[in-house]
Amino acid sequence: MGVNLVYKIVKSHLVEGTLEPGSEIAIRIDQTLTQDATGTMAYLQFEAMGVPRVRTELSVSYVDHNTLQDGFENADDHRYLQTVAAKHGIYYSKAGNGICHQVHLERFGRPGKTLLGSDSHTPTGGGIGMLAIGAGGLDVAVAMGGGPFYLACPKVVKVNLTNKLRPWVSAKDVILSILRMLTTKGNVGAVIEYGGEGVKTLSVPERATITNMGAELGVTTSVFPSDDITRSFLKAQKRESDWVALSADPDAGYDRVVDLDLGSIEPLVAKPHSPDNVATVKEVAGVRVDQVMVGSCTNSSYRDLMLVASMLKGKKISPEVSFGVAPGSRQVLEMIAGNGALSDIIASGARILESTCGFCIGAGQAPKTDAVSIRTSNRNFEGRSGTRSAKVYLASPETAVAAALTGVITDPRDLGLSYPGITIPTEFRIDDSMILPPSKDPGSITVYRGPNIGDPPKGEPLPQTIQGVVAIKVGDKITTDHIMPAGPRLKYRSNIPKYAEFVFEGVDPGFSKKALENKKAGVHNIIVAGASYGQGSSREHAAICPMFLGVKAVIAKSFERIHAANLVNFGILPLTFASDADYDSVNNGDRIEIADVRKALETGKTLLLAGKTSGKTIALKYSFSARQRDILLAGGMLNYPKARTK
Ligand code: MIC
Ligand code: SF4
Repeated sequence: MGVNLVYKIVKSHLVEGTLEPGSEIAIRIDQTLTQDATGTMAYLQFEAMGVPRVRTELSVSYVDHNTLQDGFENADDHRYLQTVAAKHGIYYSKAGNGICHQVHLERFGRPGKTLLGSDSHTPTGGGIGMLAIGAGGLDVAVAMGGGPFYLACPKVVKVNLTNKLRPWVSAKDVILSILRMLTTKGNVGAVIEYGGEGVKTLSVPERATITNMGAELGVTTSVFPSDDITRSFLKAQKRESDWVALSADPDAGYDRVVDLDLGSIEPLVAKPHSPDNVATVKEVAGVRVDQVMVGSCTNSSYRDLMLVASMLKGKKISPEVSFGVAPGSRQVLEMIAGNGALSDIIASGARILESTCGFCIGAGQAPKTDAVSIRTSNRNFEGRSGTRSAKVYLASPETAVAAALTGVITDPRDLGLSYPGITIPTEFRIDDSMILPPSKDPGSITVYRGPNIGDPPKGEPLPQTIQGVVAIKVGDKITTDHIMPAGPRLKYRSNIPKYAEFVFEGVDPGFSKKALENKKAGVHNIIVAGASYGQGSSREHAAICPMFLGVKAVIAKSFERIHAANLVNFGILPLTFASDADYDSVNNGDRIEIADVRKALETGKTLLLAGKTSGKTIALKYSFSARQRDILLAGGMLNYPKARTK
C-alpha cells in the first residue's frame, strides 16, 4: 500500500518511535513560531536551557496578540521579545506586522517542513503543505534548543473533497460543515489530510482557513497537498524556490475516509457557544445583529478582505451595527490600501482595526450586554469576546458582511448581488522591513527585562500520596479560556503569581484564593472535570498557574491533546475515570486521597481515589510514555533536563 501525505512528512522527520497510531513518536522540527502571549514564557524557558542560538532552520517571534498597551506591561514584554530574539537567532515580527499565522503563511511557510508553534492555530500552515502543530511554549522552547517534539503517532483521516463551492459559499463554510460532521469532541490523536478533485478548486488562503479551524476539531493538525496552486501562491510571494510538490501515493491507506461534496455546502454559522453548534444561515436568518467583526487568523487574508470590499462598495452598513475590520497582515492592509479597496470599506462605515488578534481574544471590541455578534474568527466560547452575556456566531466573510449591511443574520445569496470572484494576485506586495533579522553580533545585545517579567516557576517532585480536596468540579467542554481567561488579563502572561489570581475567574471567582490557602496549609488541590477538558488554546498558563496554586491532579472524562501535554510538562497528573459514571461520585469540596502515586506510575498499577468525604473508592486510568512518567515524577519538564535537548 502507498503512503499518505501525513506519514510521508512524519517519516522524513522521525527521530524516535515507530509509525503505529497511538504510540509515542518524536519528530524533528524545522521551524518554530511563537506569539507574544505565549512567547515570553517560551523564551524565558529557552534562556533557562542555556542554548546560545536556536538550532532550528527558522524561528520567528511574532507580536500580535496583545498590542493594546494599556499600561507598561505589554510594551515591556515586546521589548523583551525583541531583544531575546536578536540575541538568540530568532526573527522578530513587530507589533503591527500582522497575525502570526497569516504572516507565517505569506513569508515563511514551506511545503513538507515541520512547524511547531506556541499557538493552537499553527495548523494554518497546513494550507501550504506543512505539518504544522500547536503546542505549549515549553515544547516550542525545547524544539528551538534542537530537541524533537513528542506526540502520539496520529491516525490519518482523509477528507475527500469533490466538486466545487457554489457562489457565496466559502472556505469557512467548508470547515463549519466538517465541524458539524465530526464535532469538537473525540478527534484527539487524528490528523486530517485533504485530498480529492475538489482540492484544486481552493486557493492557498482558502485551504489555510480550513486547516486553521481544524484546531476546533481537536485534531493534531490538518494538511493539504502542495500543488501548482501552492506554487503560484509562493511565486506571488517571491518565494517560488521554497516550493516542492507533495501528495499522497495514489493507493495510500487511511484510518478513515470522509467524503465531502463541496457543491452541496450551504452558507453556515456556528451558533453560541461552540464552534460545532452549526446551523445553516437560513435557519437563523432574521436574528438582529449588534456587532460584526471581520478578521482573525481564520479569515483576514487578501482574498477575504477584497471580498468584503467588493460587497461593501458604494453601500452603507446598517446604523444598528458596529462593524470592525482587522486585516490579517501589513501585506494585506497595504495591498487593499494601494488598490482602493480599503476606501470602499472605510466609506461603508467600518471601523478599521489594527492587524492583530484583538477582538478575537477579547482584547478590545467587547460587545454590548446581551449583544449578538457575528465574527469571522474561530472560537465563540462563552465570555471570550469580553462580554459574558454576548452571543457570538461564527461565519464566513460573505455572511458577516450580509449581516453588517442588513442588521440581521442574512443568507448572502439573498442580497441579490453578483458574486465577486476574487483571484489571488500574481504578485503580492513584499516589504519585510517589520521583520527584524537576528543580530549578527549577539554578544552586544542586552536582553531587556521589565518589572512584569518573572522567572517561570518550577514544580515539585510528585508526592507519594496525593492528599487533598476537590477544589473545583466542572462539566464538559471546559476550555482554556475558562481555566485561564485572556482579554484584559492577557497582560499578566509573564507574571505567574499575578496571573494565577484569575484561574477559573469566570467559573468560580473564589477558586484562586481558596486553592492558594489549601496549598499553604499543605493540602493538595484536585480539579474534577467532564469530557474534553482543556479545549481550545495552547496556553500553557492553564497548567502553570494551577501548578503555582498547588494543583496536583486533574481527573476528567477526557482531555484535549495540547492541554494534556501541558499538564504533564508542568507536573500535574492528567487522570481519567475508569468509568465515566464515577464522575458523579466525586463532589466539589470532597476530601480525597490517592495513595502510592509514584509507585503506581513506576509499575503501571491502577490508581485508586479514596473519597474521605464520600466513603467511595474509584479507579483512575492514565496512559503515559516512559518519558512522560519521568517528567511527572520529577515535577515537570523544567526539573527534567534529559527531556529538553538532544
Ligand atoms: C487563542 O486563540 O485562544 C490564542 C490566544 O491564540 C491561544 C494562545 C494563547 O492563549 O496565547 C491559542 O489558540 O493557542
Ligand atoms: Fe489570534 Fe484569534 Fe488566531 Fe488565536 S485564534 S491566533 S487570538 S486571531
